[in-house]
Amino acid sequence: MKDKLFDVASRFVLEGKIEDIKPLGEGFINDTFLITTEGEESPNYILQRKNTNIFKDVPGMMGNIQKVTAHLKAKIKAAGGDTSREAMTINVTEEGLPYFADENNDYWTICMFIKDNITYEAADSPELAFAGGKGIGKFQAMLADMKEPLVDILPGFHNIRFRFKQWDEVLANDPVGRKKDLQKEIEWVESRREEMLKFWELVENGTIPTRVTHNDTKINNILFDQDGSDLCVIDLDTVLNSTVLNDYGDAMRSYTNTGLEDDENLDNVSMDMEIFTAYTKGYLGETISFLTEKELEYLAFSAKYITYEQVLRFLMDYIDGDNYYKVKSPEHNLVRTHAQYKLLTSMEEQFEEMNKVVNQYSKELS
Ligand code: GN1
Ligand code: MG
Repeated sequence: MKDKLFDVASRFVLEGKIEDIKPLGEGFINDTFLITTEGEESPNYILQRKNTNIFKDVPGMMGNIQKVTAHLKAKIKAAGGDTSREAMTINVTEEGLPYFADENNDYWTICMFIKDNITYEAADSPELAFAGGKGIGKFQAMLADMKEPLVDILPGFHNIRFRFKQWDEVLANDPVGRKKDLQKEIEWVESRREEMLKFWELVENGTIPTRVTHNDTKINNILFDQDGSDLCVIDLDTVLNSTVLNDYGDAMRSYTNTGLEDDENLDNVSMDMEIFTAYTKGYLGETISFLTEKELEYLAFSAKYITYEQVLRFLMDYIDGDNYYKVKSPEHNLVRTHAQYKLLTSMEEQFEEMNKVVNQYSKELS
């Protein structure tokens, strides 16, 4: 494996002599490695083997990421920021391509490792949540005037109508016979089908606008700086044209959870209102100038929407025999389903309060 990794890395134009390449983190989708180089001066890099089961068009995806990072860097430069730390830098091969496709049709990519960053798996303080909200808010604000369309490399990604299509097929096939023990869980999904479709209709008919969005804003997809401020939004694989509500909603699903995404102890799981408030304040401070009334009206709802979607996706993958998410045990996707459902019900209980917070900051900050 090491030889393979060194061979792949050698196809890219990198500074410095490679010292080592080691696995990094525990992504659910891609395989990620850290490339260290000799000496202090040359940078380190992140190498990834993209999951082509999910990303069927890696050239399209990397083209999107190049467009988005170029737009971000121009904005950061104009504002006098540090373009090498505040946006991702994509490295190219000797041929100038942002990916290398090997003989097995595996797709590899490299980006610069951003020095002295801090990442978190949980938002353990309101200050951190505020910084995270600011980070995603700034990201969206910088991309708000990007007119060039992105390639839709993940059709239907946060589109619940599309998810129901997949869901209905998987349930009809029941390929590993798991459906019979899941009446209760299936009902969790079915009982909210209409409510979720009604919201998505507003995106489909343009009542809620489509913009450049990240679509995977959980807390470990943003880097923080040494002083606790937001530094750089990473994992741009899912940048798409969709609604900004996906990003706010997914962040709320991740930041406000008092437990783990796959917590076995459901007593640990609930929505933390203090974290919700801090993130919302940070986020609206950066976005209030361009968000429409309809977007604001559905902001709190989007937290429920994305959490619901995640319940559906984890349960659907479990019924399908675990083909999408990496799992650590046979029941992992079911454990995830239960934990996300607990979070959803906690949001439902606090929904009125969530709306009040959004309304309060919408007024205060505009
Ligand atoms: C995946 O790649 P990662 O781990 O950041 C997934 C998200 C899910 C998330 C659940 C392309 O994100 O949509 O919300 O897991 N990404 C893709 O934690 O499906
Ligand atoms: Mg990630």
